[in-house]
Amino acid sequence: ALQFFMCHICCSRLRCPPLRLPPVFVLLSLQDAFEVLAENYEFSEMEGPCLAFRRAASVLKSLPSAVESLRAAQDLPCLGEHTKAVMEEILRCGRSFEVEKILSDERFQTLKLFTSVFGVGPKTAEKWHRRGLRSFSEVLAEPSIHLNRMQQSGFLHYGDISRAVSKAEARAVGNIIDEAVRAITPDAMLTLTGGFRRGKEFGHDVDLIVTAAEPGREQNLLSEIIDSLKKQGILLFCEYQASTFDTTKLPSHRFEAMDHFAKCFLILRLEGSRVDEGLHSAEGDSRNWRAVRVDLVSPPADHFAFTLLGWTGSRQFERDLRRFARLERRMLLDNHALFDKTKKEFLTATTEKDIFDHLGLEYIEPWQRNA
Ligand code: DCP
Ligand code: MG
Repeated sequence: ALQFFMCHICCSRLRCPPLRLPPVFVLLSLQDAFEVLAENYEFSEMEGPCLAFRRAASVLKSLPSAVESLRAAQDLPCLGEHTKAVMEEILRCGRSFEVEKILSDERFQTLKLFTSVFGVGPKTAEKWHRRGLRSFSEVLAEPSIHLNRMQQSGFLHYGDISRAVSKAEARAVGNIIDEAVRAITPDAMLTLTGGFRRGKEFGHDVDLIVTAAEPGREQNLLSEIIDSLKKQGILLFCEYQASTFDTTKLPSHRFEAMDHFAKCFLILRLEGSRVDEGLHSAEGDSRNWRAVRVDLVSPPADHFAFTLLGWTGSRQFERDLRRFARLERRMLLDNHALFDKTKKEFLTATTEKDIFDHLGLEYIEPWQRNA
């Protein structure tokens, strides 16, 4: 079996670099090996092989039990030559030299470290690495580096926001936003989405959709919620993006990672979540709050079902569903709408089930979308 470093505090796949904890050895699965390969290709901006390894990891995730023999691996769908070769090597020798080489590669380790900061993507990480920077302290001490507001907050709250958010914490965040929304208008509705809607116990953030029944009312909702959170003194960071949604620009033929609805990326102070600072904290004890990453999106009510389907994920599920719509049904699906290219018309939906019906698919429950 494969053996790699794993942080035993935060459960991240690789040792937790800023804490510099003594690494513990654990067994890593085929799936983890594929994730490492996918991430490495992502860092090199090679989308094709990156998606191939992501898909392969998803295929393994969907199986009722782990693949332990070459025979069991033979009939698996969606695996390319490279993926099969890695899988074979692991199943035969118990290790993959390619994966081990990546894991011990200094560039991979540094990009992994830098991209773990909120607001730092592969391009910025690569830029910092090319300038010879290898650690957070080197980045923070480099006078020529200008951190944007998001990155500054990312570093400031690094410890908290790199810790997993529990379901109970997600619920608590949902209640806070729900209360704020209710005080603004009884007409609005809040829906928990993302990984927690798929039944996950932990996530990296809390994803929520807020919408209003009255058309157009959703436009100011987010600003009003942000004001309310500010007044409560719990808004640690906010980046608001106004809506650029334009029905005349639909359908979008090129793939876009993000939709055009109004949204905000927040860091909230969640009271009552105990954090042990460890022996070296300034206070030397624990505090009774933690910072949590929260994403809010606010689509018009008649686009709610598409947004709900899109934000529920998983990313792989969304990718495959869109691909299915395009190739099997000649339809374009995104977070805004569903367009039938044969009939040259938009298909309306008030529920996710309506969308599955249009696609000629049986309804797939959120917990079955964890591909
Ligand atoms: N999403 C997407 N494409 C993106 C970003 C997001 O399709 N580029 C969708 C799918 C995700 C959902 O939005 O599942 C929420 O995004 P997250 O990054 O929060 O993903 P999860 O909630 O699934 O994961 P986690 O539990 O780590 O928060
Ligand atoms: Mg999420």
